[in-house]
Amino acid sequence: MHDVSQTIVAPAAAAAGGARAIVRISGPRTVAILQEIASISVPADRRPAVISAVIRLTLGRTNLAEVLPVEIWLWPTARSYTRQPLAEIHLPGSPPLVELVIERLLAAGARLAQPGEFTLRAYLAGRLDLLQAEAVLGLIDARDESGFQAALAQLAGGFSTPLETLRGELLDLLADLEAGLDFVDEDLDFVSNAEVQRRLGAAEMQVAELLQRLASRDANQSLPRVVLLGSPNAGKSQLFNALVGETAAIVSSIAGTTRDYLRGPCDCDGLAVELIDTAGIEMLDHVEISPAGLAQQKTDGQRAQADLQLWCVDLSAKQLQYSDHVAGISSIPRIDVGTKSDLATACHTTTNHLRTSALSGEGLTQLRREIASKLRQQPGEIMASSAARCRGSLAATLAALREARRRAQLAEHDEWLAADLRAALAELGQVTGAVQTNDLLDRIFSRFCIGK
Ligand SMILES: Nc1nc2c(ncn2[C@@H]2O[C@H](COP(=O)(O)OP(=O)(O)OP(=O)(O)O)[C@@H](O)[C@H]2O)c(=O)[nH]1
Ligand SMILES: [Mg+2]
Repeated sequence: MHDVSQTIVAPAAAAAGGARAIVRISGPRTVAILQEIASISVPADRRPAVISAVIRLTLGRTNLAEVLPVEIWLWPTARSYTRQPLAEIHLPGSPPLVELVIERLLAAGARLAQPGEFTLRAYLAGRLDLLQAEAVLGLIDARDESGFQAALAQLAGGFSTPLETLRGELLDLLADLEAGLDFVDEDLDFVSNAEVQRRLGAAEMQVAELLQRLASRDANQSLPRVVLLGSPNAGKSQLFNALVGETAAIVSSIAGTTRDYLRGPCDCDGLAVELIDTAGIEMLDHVEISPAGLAQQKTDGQRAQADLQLWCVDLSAKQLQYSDHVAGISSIPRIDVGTKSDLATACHTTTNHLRTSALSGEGLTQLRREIASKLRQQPGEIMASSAARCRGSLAATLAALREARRRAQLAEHDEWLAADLRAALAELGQVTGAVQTNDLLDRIFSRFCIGK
């Protein structure tokens, strides 16, 4: 995936629904490939330009050639997002048309992009640091306004610029110290001890402030919401209590016990989530303003806001219930959970549900693991985990800077001080993406949507 010599293509905007679709192409052969499918010429000054063009498409088996008017936004040189020639073909938002255009580009020598590959190229070209790349991911994933603003600020260098400035200042200080070390016999000081202490103190303050900002950003991010759903009496509340570890929810054999939803913290394989117990889903005869009707509305609300749905099917039930038939409708990730496995009847033994029993504890560990793994496949978690990594590196930077300043106060040898500074810079490098391992890169970039 790190091979940047091929020219890649992918739909960049959701083709369905939108009035306009965008197909993005990037790589050394971008212009040549475009010229094969449309008659375009690159502006003489080789500046980015918007070009009106027509693409010839062959429709169906009739070999009927159709012309499709498009706009091509062309960055013919390395002055682009990916630092390679890049183009966006803007066309009417019709999925079949998008497919036809991509087919033509593939036939002309492009290959389909992997998820995140455009952004990976931008990152590899030094166009983005890791924090900014994550911000792109955050924009794709931003659920609410505040998340969107945070991602946007990050992309605009909200974190990167101060980090870069700080790195520059520390490098300057290190250079001054090392220059002094070279002339140690002449007892020549390039920078006074008071000056060193002042500059280290200033750097400390900046790192502490960044740590603070990272923490407040974290606080904005709520825990992933895992919602228990299913028929009345399916055993949701019992399971809720077992997973949360207290008897917070009322459990009873009377169907329709839970009315209001209940929330509780739950640890799933090291991942903190918010577990939500809801009223069982019923098919009511008429929309009524009754506790039962209102309970259904609340369940609907929780279901829609879930990051992950746990659809509970009572394995002891004699037949499938209404809610078991509607379980597959939502596009939100879900886990099918079989409850009361200790009472399981033959009717359900063939289903693919994760068998659990809140009573015997069967399957609960596996369920926690499954919840964590499903959530970890979602982008928000990557944001959180890399924020945690950044926090760790920033804290280590701060510690190294404090140690350096302590040495300066004690007027210890500059050699030690320089070593601390180098350690601080290495930690800072982890944050800005100057030092990154390949598997980490793959992990982050494979979470992007294709075309980003
Ligand atoms: N044997 C056995 N019984 C269970 C288990 N889980 C729940 N039950 C019983 O099933 C009945 C319903 O459990 P609840 O947890 O209240 O069911 P619910 O899905 O919350 O029901 P509503 O709130 O009405 O939607 C109770 O009598 C529980 O004791 C289990 O794992 N094994
Ligand atoms: Mg209940």
